[in-house]
Amino acid sequence: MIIPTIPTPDELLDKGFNRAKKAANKARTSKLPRHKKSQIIEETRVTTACQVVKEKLQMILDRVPDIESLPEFYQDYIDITVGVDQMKQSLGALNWAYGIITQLEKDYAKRIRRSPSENSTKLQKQLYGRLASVVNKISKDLDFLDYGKSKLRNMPTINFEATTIVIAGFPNVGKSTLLRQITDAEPQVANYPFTTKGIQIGHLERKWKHIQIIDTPGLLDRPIIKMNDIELNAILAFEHLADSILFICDISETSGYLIENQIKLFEEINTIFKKDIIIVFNKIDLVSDDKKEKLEKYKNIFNDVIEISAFERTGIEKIINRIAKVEKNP
Ligand SMILES: Nc1nc2c(ncn2[C@@H]2O[C@H](COP(=O)(O)OP(=O)(O)O)[C@@H](O)[C@H]2O)c(=O)[nH]1
Ligand SMILES: [Mg+2]
Repeated sequence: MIIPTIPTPDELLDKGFNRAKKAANKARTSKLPRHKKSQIIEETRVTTACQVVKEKLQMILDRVPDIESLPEFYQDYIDITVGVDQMKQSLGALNWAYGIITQLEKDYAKRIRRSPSENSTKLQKQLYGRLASVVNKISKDLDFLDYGKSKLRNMPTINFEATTIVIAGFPNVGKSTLLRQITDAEPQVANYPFTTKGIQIGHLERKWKHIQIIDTPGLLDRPIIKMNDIELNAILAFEHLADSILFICDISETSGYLIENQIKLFEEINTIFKKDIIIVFNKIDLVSDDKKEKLEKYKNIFNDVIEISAFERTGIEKIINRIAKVEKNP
């Protein structure tokens, strides 16, 4: 999401007052009826200062997309990253300020026009004070939007037309290696809360079908039971997005995780994600013959296991064919 540059209250006011000063100077040098001169100058100052502040507020409001109109995944993303309610509240405050300033601008322009010349400057000063107070009232909101801007940069670019596969499995089981083997270009790396190095998104085309594959290191690679509510929400955003989960089990146990524990993680993920799950046994190149028997036992737990070596590129085509069969959720 692109949030424009957010000014501080002082920056906003400085800009308004500076432009108002220039406009007033210009008015001063132009031919004006003498008895109206100071009213016209101060009215110019008042309307210019208000206009400039309003323009900037409007620009921010226009450029921040309407959160409710965003796809669910982005709404979830904004919520776990900065909080949707706070975001809406801050935007609401800017809107409020815009309305009040419009009111003040009209009110003071009228008062200056209708009051004797000697009151013009006093009224203009009063307006400046009130304008400053309104802008300072939204100081926290501008702060928050600026924080949001920094937190929401490098959001994942999701293709919502594509069939989406989310990879899960303990660290070092071969998730990144597999992602690279089955997708075309370098994966996109994007920020995602609770992930150590962000998420990775790779793409592939199969029979005119666009498929995106997402790796979530730091999220779907550890026991879910131990997670707190926000972490769970971070996972649920993928529940909305995933059409299927690709669960990778390192059958060689060289990653340091026992197969039994990997199966436990699988079961947790299977409970949380009510989705199609593709089970992959990776690193078969590291399984010696005497251990093959043990492997058979585990294979029988599942209906359909794809055995691969991501490293040696064996079984990759089987995975791609299976992925191509995944139906997109309506
Ligand atoms: N021998 C072998 N090594 C693999 C295989 N797949 C991954 N690896 C290695 O396992 C390590 C961890 O792989 P990585 O893809 O980074 O795991 P991730 O943490 O799940 O993303 C790396 O050194 C890989 O080269 C495989 O099928 N066979
Ligand atoms: Mg990895």
